[in-house]
Amino acid sequence: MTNNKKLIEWVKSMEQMCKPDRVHWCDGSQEENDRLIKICVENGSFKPIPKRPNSYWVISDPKDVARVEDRTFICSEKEEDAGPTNNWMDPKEMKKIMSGLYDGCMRGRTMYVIPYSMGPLGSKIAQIGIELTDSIYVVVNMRIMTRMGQKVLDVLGEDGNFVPCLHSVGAPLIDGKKDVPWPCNTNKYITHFPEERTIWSFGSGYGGNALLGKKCFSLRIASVMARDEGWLAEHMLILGITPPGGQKRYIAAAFPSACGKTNLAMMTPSLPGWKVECVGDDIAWMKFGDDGRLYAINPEYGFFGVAPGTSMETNANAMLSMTENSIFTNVAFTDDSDVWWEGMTDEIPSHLTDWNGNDWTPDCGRKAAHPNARFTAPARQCPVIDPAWEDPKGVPISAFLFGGRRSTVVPLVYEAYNWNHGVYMGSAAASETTAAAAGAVGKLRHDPFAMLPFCGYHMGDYFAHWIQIGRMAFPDRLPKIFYVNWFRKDENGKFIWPGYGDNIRALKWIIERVEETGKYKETPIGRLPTHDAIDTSGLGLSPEICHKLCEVNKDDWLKEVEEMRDYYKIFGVKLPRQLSEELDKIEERLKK
Ligand code: SAT
Ligand code: MN
Repeated sequence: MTNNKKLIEWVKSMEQMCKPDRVHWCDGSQEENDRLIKICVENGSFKPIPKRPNSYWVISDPKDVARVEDRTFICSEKEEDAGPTNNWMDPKEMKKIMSGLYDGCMRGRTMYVIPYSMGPLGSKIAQIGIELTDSIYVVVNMRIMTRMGQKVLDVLGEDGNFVPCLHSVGAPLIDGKKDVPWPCNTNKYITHFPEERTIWSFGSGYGGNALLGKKCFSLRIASVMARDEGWLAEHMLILGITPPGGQKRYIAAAFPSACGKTNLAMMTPSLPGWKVECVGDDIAWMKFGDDGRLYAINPEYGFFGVAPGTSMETNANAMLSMTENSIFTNVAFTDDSDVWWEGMTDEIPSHLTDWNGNDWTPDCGRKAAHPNARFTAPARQCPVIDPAWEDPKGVPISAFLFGGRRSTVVPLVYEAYNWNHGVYMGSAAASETTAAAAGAVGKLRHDPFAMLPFCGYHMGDYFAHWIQIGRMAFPDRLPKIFYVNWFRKDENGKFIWPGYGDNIRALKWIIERVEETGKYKETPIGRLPTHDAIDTSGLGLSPEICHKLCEVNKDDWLKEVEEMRDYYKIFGVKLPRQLSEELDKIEERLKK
């Protein structure tokens, strides 16, 4: 129930366009959730997982399995405001095309109205969105991923503001057409209107294409709001680290999709006495507090994590988060009624139903789970969820980390000399690609700030915004900035760093640097740990490997500099001069 005029009118006009048979306003109650799930179980699109109370197995259309970046558009008034890293179309033209597609697209279906809050209800950093969708899968996932329902309408009030988000799978039920388990359309559009702060999505039911509070709102639209209002909306996990007997610090870290953010966010540290607690695993919204420090909230309410590779060894806390009230998409189903995916157990089941619903045996030559298969689980179920994760004030950030998958060149960890150098490091982030987005796997792509597919405006202006943030506070109040790489390999393609819980060893040095005690050497690319500064006790790493992890190869790095200079060209005059100056300084130091 709401008396927000703008909302009522918007819903009415979208209803006139999409022509659903019914409109249902979601109250977010358990009873409503149970009723919706019952519909999906009865029509066969959800299968209960008896071993996990209130949890369901869902498989998608095999052609609707990941974000579709080539169908994602930033429809700013001016093309130059979308920049070289986004697809652009004129907003009027896009609205015309999509209005045609939306016309009658919900016939035979129900339009669900999902009021949701990104961030703790009523937090000054939080924002409200309203998603309209014809997918029950979206409703029940949004109930895990966001704070959703009547309580949001109560906070919105009569004249509160919200981001309108329209979503349709684009599969009307007309002329007696029978529904399918995963309706979608081959014609997909994920579109954003930054000036209007509106999202229109059509044709896909999967992840970030359809759960519009996540990448579409929390990153693409929120990054525009943050630019205009002097804050940060980032593709970052947030975690708290407490050293033995020491002071707790919070850090935020940006890595591209499927580079282990969820694993890092809730890791089990291998060093005795160290504690890691999770505030969020994907997105951070940050504003300056009265003390001049940056405070971060996790706008989300759940995890939408990659399942394959997740196990009690690699991420026990994720495994323990999904024991109930969870949804599993595109994983495999076992003969004894549980879910399974590659890497979950050492022992491989002798028979499964795979993510296409087909019989699967270990020798069949196919993966049982799709590489981008996901679990949706409530964040509160995480055993190491931070006590402050719902604090409306947010948590104060002491360090930013950037990184990606780099099998060569980039050392385990290094520190920026100052804020602008750190912004340079964020802009230089690059990674070998994964399955989180449709496209080739394993190629190096630049992914500045891990925001490449998520920045809602010109990336050059985004860099300038980061430089500007550095001017908004005293330097000693700003987080220190680091670059990390857990993915270094040897000549035989074997990882040389153990990763996972052992990443605490790099985090330990980072905390020591925050406290100005960590030992470092100055190198052309930044401050690197001295040979004895990383605690590698008990790892049994050879001295050569330790050396390799913390080396700066001048020839390799001169090539990186050349490559960066080349990459920077795409930003044209929008590239802040501070960043080309940082690049010059690195080159000078390398040539010294
Ligand atoms: O599909 S999502 O965008 O939600 C997941 C990801 O790519 O990180
Ligand atoms: Mn992500």
